[in-house]
Amino acid sequence: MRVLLINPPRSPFNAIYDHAPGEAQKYIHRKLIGPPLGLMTIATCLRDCDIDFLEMKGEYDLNPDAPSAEKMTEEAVNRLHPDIVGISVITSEFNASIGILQKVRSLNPEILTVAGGLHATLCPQDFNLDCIDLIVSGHGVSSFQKIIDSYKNGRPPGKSLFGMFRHIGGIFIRTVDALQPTGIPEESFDIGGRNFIYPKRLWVEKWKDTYKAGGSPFPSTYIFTSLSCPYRCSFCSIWPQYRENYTQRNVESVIDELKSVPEYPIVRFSDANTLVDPVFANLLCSRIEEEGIKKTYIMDIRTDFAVKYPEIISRFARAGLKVVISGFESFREEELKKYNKSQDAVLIKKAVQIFHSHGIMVRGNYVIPPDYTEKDFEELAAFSHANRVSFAGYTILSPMPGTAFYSQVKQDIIDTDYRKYNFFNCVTKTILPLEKFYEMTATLWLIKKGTDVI
Ligand code: B12
Repeated sequence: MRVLLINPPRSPFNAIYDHAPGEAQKYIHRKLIGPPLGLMTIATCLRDCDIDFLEMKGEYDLNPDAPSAEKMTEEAVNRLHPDIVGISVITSEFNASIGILQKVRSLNPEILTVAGGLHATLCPQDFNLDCIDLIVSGHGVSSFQKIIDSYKNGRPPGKSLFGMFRHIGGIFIRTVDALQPTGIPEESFDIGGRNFIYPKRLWVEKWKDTYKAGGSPFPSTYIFTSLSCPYRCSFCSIWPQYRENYTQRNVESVIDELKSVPEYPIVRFSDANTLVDPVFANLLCSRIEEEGIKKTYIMDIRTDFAVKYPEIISRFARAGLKVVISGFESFREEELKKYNKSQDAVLIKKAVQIFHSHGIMVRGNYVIPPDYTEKDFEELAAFSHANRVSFAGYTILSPMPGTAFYSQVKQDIIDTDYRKYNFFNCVTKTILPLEKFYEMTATLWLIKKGTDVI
């Protein structure tokens, strides 16, 4: 049994970048880096099968002129002869993922195709397509294990997919033209806790040198300390993805993982927010110190946490915290309320002071609502100037399918091309002419202290 796992390429659409003045372009992400943690986790837990990885983001970072995703797929399928192809899908990579699975289907209709990840979890109905056999919802680990077990001997002649897989909870099976749900997974799989799987990073060794942040010569890796988020920001996909179940990992398991990656001196914690519970935060810091783990850390931290617990920020700074990513979102209290951010804009200044006083670089991210006028842009620019941080991001408030915000503004969506759902393209009506809106958003990227990109 051979399983090929594919990380699809990024969407090439980035209208903010396209409208940016030359000097702003170098700060606007065309690419973000990091290994595909979800696929690595899935790969690590599979038993009795050969696994191959095709990390297309890594391939394009190694060689920007690499062949198209379809060509890469063709080459891999013809060389490896997989029985199953699995792909991890976020919204903006949906189209590319479907293109890849269509190619697989055209090359060999016997290959079982499986889609998983965030978009498959939130919008399974989008996958009711000929090239898809199974959709795995949620964590997927136990469901995927069972899929592999049930497919050990391939597809017996005359047996339907539904007949083969309907006993596996938590998936959707594509029958002739409909998706059949199989219900909730029958057992609880606590991936953040007792069932945590240490992702084997060997799967992505070939692409390791592309996982470098902010011009660092050293590779970085992702480690999560929690899954989901206890906050309920209306625009965010993370808490809906996890059906609101926030899980925090055991500190010792995080420490074990940190110790197991000596080849990665930089660790980017991939949590929605790494520091949420002060008890967990203090314990994690104490254990990092006790174990003498020397790494550079990048974390997402909310401004309210920093203001409430400045001593914890100070401790982490001593333990190696160098970069903090913080969702400022807006400088206006009423906008933050509208987003259900449960964080006050007035805290931005205080939090930035706390981070800077410990030599921590801040990446502050604002979201720009499509109804911003020139006056709104000017006011945001003035605020952002007065509260300058090392790196600032200005992306577009976007209705990601499956979020509360999507339901609120569905009627205003003017562009349904998923490739543009990556916060860098506007998909709802703007008040300003669209070109002007992009130019003004792009120009904001110049307001920051640092000269680097993170
Ligand atoms: C790490 C990360 C990345 C990494 C790596 C992703 C990769 N695959 O290469 C990088 C940096 C490349 C990345 C890029 C982007 N990201 Co990102 N990223 C994350 C982050 C921080 C963590 C994801 C993660 O590792 N989770 C932990 C793993 C274990 O979970 P998982 O991936 O969901 O996988 C589990 C299941 O879903 C399932 N599963 C997953 N795939 C598959 C496949 C199969 C076959 C099966 C069976 C199961 C399965 O099994 C896994 C184990 O349980 C999340 C935010 C968050 N905190 O969750 C955002 C997030 C996923 N990213 C997001 C976005 C939008 C992007 C970008 C498009 C833009 C941006 N501004 O960030 C860019 C991509 C384009 C570009 N220009 O580079 C959004 C997605 C929103 C959406 N609805 O699509 C998120 C949710 C952030 C947010 N707050 O909105 N990202």
